[in-house]
Amino acid sequence: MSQLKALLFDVDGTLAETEHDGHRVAFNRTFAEHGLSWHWNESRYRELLETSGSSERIAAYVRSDHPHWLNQTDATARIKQMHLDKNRHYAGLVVAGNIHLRPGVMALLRQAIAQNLRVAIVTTTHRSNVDALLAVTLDAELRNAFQVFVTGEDVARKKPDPECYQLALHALKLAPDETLAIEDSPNGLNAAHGAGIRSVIVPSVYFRDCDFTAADIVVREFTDVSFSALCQLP
Ligand code: XBP
Ligand code: MG
Repeated sequence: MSQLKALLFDVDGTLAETEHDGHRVAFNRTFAEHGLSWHWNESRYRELLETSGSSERIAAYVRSDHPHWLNQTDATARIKQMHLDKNRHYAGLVVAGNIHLRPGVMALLRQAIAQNLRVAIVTTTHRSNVDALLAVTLDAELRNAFQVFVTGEDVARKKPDPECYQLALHALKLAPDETLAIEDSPNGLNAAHGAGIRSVIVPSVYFRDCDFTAADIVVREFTDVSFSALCQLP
């Protein structure tokens, strides 16, 4: 196995509990703003998280729960607008201080940088959501340490498709076994493994009951694993 050269960080659920503390709340604010009676409670949102990407998630929900709503001619445009509005509400929640890094994320980043590991962001959320979160939770030095950002706009197919990880490997000019993905979800695990990349899973709240036996290591929080243990994964 080659020497580890880069850590590839997912964002939603991994750096922070963004789905729980941010996106779900923002979706519900958006639905109310659009005059819709739709409301995603925790258990419904858990099911809907199987679809990555907000426009795709809203469309999947409407197909299942309100199929007639799709008959209107501007249904696609309305979903697109809801996605933009959801991201505006999400950014508001971030700026208001509702979303915090998960314990141990900052320490792991600092150790990686001190050991000359490269760090990248590999997410299927939009770049604006990543920028909003990093601006509030990291100082400029740590933000600038990320050499590569692959976000939802960069891919044709979102997680669990491996495309985002393949793009990151290409941008970093690294082989899969020189990198380690850090993820929180089954879709993230499958995306990383589809690209041949090993994975550390730190399940986020919605995915604590999932089967992650295919992962290389699973820990409850970042504080439960040492940096040297991550570097020495077989
Ligand atoms: C992230 C997502 C995203 C977020 C919202 O998945 O599925 O859809 O819920 O992002 P992962 P957008 O953590 O596996 O990358 O609103 O930008 O779509
Ligand atoms: Mg995630």
